[in-house]
Order: sequence, then structure tokens, then C-alpha cells
Amino acid sequence: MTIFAPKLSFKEYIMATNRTFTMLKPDAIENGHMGKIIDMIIGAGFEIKAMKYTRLSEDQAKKFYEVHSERPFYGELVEYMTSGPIVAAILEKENAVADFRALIGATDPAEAAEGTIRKAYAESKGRNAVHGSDSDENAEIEGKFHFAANEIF
Ligand code: IDP
Ligand code: MG
Repeated sequence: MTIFAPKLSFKEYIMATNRTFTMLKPDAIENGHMGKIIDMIIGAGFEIKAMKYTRLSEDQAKKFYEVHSERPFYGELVEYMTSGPIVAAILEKENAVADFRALIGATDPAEAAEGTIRKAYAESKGRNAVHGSDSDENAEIEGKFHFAANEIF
């Protein structure tokens, strides 16, 4: 990756590398873990730049997980992600994407390390409590998918 990536100003580039996007998924809300998970996120040094309690429409969930549309679990994933409210948030911290993926742990809670959010709160590989962007590019796309410019601080 080049420092001065096309279409990004230097300021935007710096911002992008320090931000990630998360969702507390329907199982986390349903199981009463919202407050504890937000507490873990803040305790790990992430600053909340945008946050909303909302519910994904079927169209939104399909679009958000479009990259998985050919996978056998896509239908189940869309159904689950629209089954109840979520919390969407943009988080800021140095090295945000990688540090947040470390905080949430492996996709399957059976493989997630001790001390991670998924180890503590995920039910299964599908119902795994929390989403975390996998790259700076996706963090920006996913953040913009959920928030208007005037909702981001
Ligand atoms: P990630 O959330 O750790 O990045 P991905 O492989 O990108 O994991 O999958 C996206 C989401 O799809 C997972 O968080 C999980 O909710 C769901 N998912 C992934 N693999 C499976 C599976 O094998 N069965 C059911 N759901 C799955
Ligand atoms: Mg992923």
C-alpha cells in the first residue's frame, strides 16, 4: 500500500488507518450483553466516533454481507442479522482494525482466545456477538454504509 493512496487526502488516510467499524449483533443484544461489550471496547482504548441502536432491513443485511453471497450460510446469516436490533459503531484507536480483530477473537468462539469478546459472549460461529472490519478500506465502506457524515464525530 502506498502512503498517498489515490482519492484519499493525507488527513483522510491517517483517519482511515485509525478507525474501524463494528456491529453488536442481534444475539449480543438479545442475551443482554450490550453494556458489557461496549465496556470492553472502551476499556481496550477505543473511542466511539459514531453509534446507533438500529435494526438492519433484509436489503441492508444482504448488501453488507454481499461478499458471502455464494457461501452456504448466507441465507441464515441474513436472517440472523435482521432478527433483532443491533448496535452499529465507528471506533477510533491507533491500529484500530487489527487491534479490534484481536479484541473480538476468532469467528468461531470455540477457537477464540481467552479474554476476547467472542470467547466471552458468542454463542456459535454464526451467532458470534460482534462484527469487526477486516481492512481499513472495508472499515471506511462499512462506516459510510451505516452513518451519514453529520453522525460521525
Ligand atoms: P468474521 O466476522 O470473523 O470476519 P467471516 O468469515 O467474514 O467472519 O464471516 C462473516 C460472518 O458470517 C461471521 O461473523 C458469522 O456471523 C457468519 N459465518 C461465518 N462462517 C459461518 C459458518 O460457517 N456458519 C454460519 N455462519 C457463519
Ligand atoms: Mg469478515
